Amino acid sequence: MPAAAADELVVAVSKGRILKDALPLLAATGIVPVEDPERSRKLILDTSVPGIRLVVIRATDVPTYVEYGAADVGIAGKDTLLEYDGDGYYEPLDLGIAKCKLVVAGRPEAATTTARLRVATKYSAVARRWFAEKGVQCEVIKLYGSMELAPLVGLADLIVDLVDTGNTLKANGLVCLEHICEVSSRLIVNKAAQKTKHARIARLIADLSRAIGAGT
Ligand code: PRT
Ligand code: MG
Repeated sequence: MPAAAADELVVAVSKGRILKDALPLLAATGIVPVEDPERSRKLILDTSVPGIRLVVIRATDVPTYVEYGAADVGIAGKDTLLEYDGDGYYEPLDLGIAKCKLVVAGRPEAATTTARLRVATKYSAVARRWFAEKGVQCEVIKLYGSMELAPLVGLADLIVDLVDTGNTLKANGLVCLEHICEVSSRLIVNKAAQKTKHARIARLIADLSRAIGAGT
């Protein structure tokens, strides 16, 4: 994708649940995609605002698009940002959407401090940092989904995963053992765009802040 033109704003949004929560917030600022992003096969969507376009991509790709300037701004979960290896963006606004928690979970009797723990997770960097800070040695096993299965089949002692209602853990006989952090989606901004498109981005941040304040 060519870098966004100077008078345009490209907004990258994770598909799935973040998109579902982000669309009403964007709509409250007057930005509405002209086609339904859940249904359209188009990867770049025009919106009701001339010059503002949406790209709907995988959650883990949002910080990459924004860091490299393929998108000027993005909406991504704090979990994804904590795991992302890079800091080539600003994070000016907590949008307060798609809230959940990052936790260490396992069987109720699982220990969290013994040596040589095996931890299965999609969040390997977060898990390594968490256990290193506690001084606990562990082996991190990278998974791409269904982390809850790992302790049930003996792949790992613990998992690091997102929890919302806790129903998924409960249904699998697992419990939350340690709370790592609260998660919500954040607006992130490309560092160069913050300067070259200052007015447009400042307006978007102000509009989104108002929409959040209004409880949209
Ligand atoms: O498909 P792809 O791999 O690209 O991404 P994805 O499937 O992870 O995307 P999606 O649509 O699930 O959105 C992920 C983002 O939504 C995360 O990065 C978070 O920022 C945010 N989010 C908020 C959540 C949840 N809440 C959540 N509950 N992401 C995942 N979950 C999972 C959780 O891991 C558990 O397995 O939902 C399951 C149900 O949770 P309970 O506790 O309500 O049962
Ligand atoms: Mg998915």
